[in-house]
Amino acid sequence: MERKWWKEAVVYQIYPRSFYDSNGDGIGDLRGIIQKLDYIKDLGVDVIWLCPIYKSPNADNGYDISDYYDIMDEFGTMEDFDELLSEVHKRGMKLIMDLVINHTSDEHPWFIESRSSKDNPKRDYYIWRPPRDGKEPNNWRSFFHGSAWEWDEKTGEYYLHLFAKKQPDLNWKNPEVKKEIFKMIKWWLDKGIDGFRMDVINLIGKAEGLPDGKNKDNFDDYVMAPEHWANQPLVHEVLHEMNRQILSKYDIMTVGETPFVTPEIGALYVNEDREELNMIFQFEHMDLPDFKDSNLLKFKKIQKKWYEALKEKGWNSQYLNNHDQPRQVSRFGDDQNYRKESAKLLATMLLTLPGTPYIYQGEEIGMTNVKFSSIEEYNDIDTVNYYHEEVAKGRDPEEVLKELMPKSRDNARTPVQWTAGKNAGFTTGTPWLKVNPNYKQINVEEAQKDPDSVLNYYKKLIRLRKREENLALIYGNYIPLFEDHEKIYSYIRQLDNDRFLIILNFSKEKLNFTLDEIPYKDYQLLIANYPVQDEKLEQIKLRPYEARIYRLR
Ligand code: TEU
Ligand code: CA
Repeated sequence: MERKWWKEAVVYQIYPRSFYDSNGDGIGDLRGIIQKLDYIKDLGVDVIWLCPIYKSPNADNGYDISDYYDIMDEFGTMEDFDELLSEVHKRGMKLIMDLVINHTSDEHPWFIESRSSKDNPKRDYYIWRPPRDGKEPNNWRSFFHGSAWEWDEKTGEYYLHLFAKKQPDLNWKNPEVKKEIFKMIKWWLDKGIDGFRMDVINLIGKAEGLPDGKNKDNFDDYVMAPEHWANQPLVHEVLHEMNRQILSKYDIMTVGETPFVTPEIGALYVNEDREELNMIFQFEHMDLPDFKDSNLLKFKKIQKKWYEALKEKGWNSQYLNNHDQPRQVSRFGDDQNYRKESAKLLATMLLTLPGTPYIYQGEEIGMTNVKFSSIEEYNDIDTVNYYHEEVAKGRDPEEVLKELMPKSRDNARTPVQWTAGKNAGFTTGTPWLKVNPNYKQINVEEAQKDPDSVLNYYKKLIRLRKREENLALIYGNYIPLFEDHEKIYSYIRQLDNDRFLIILNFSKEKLNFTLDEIPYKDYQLLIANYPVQDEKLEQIKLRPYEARIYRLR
């Protein structure tokens, strides 16, 4: 595969609201990020992905944009942004922005015009339909629960919103919409940013006639209908055009967020010959609640399928959590007795599987899920809507709270734990979302002092991955071993004569590892998450959540 900086990069995702507050209003901001750039650089990161910072009424924390050309008041000004970008570049890093173009805020001037009358020139910027039998135009359910249609009294029609009702979907069939959005994309690239993470980009096309969804699963009246709103031909048309007209003219990277893709569909987005995107985030492993037993087997199968489907055609990406998902150490590791060990194990895997790795803020110190004691402490619209919907059905509120606790998106959104001081050093004011009470033990300051910390392990691992002699960890083939083992995940990355062996014990048990499938003359232990006295590869007694990387000769 052709060498590219974005294939060799390690990406660090920032959720600005929760990263670092520079002015004591309890909300993270751009100047806060500037103050922490040396920390990010020191981690060894190459690229920062910034979640949305555009002007927004914050119905969905910035994923509802009311002005694409301005910065959210709470985050700062365009001057702050320009300074951030230049400070990132000064440190030899790159910055990519979130691009949210499936929908806008209902407070975007386009939508305000669109809803003002049926013959407004912007009416067709969004998707409006008259009622069907006095009800919604179809049975689509929104991601944030309830119907995907909102009734508009004034003009007597419904508008479509796949997410919150304050996030109306743009009508990508309208050439004017495309023209406006393309103009905006170019404007940001001309500013010098280094690429985009494209929010639910594979949902921008909707099936002709907006037919009813077929899924008759656990939902009552409305159903998720990805067969009609995901991966439609229009998505590929738009992306190809965007790529040819704009993206290909800049030295940038693109990663599409694409729920509901199979490896076959995924390959269509990233196949280099098709000129659409560099990478996508697929969601198959996000259906797994943990990596226990058969779920680890499922995860291995997902990795293998994606590797095979993209091999030699396009590039992959790797992530285990983000701002929409629980913390990876709580979900896939053990955040109680083996928090450090399992956080390091997950890092070892993330940074050695085929594809560009994405680290989510706080992951590098092993931050965990949070347990809030009442729904009032939650902020996430998905969590809050779900709670009220279930309670309205007559379910026991306590039970609903218990169910959403391990899943809530707020698990990932509690403020970054910088110190053991007040509010974990995130703010001098009152944080917009409560700090996880475990900040006294888990925080950056503590991790920097402890040579054995998760943070220091990430640093070592990233540096290891970056060494030219270890290029096989990036471009090497992926050769899975022990494919049916329910507790050990092991694979080789091989490029020409360079081979790396990765061994991961995904259990609390002590396990024996013997390698007889693969011939080798010699070997060298490169990194491990436990002290290793006996480096011998012939017969390893793996400790709980033990992880090792060997170079084989
Ligand atoms: O997420 C879209 C998505 O498919 C999911 O992760 C979804 O948010 C989740 O299943 C619902 O809980 C993107 C953004 O990452 C997310 O933060 C936004 O809320 C959403 O799009 C709408 O812009
Ligand atoms: Ca602030």
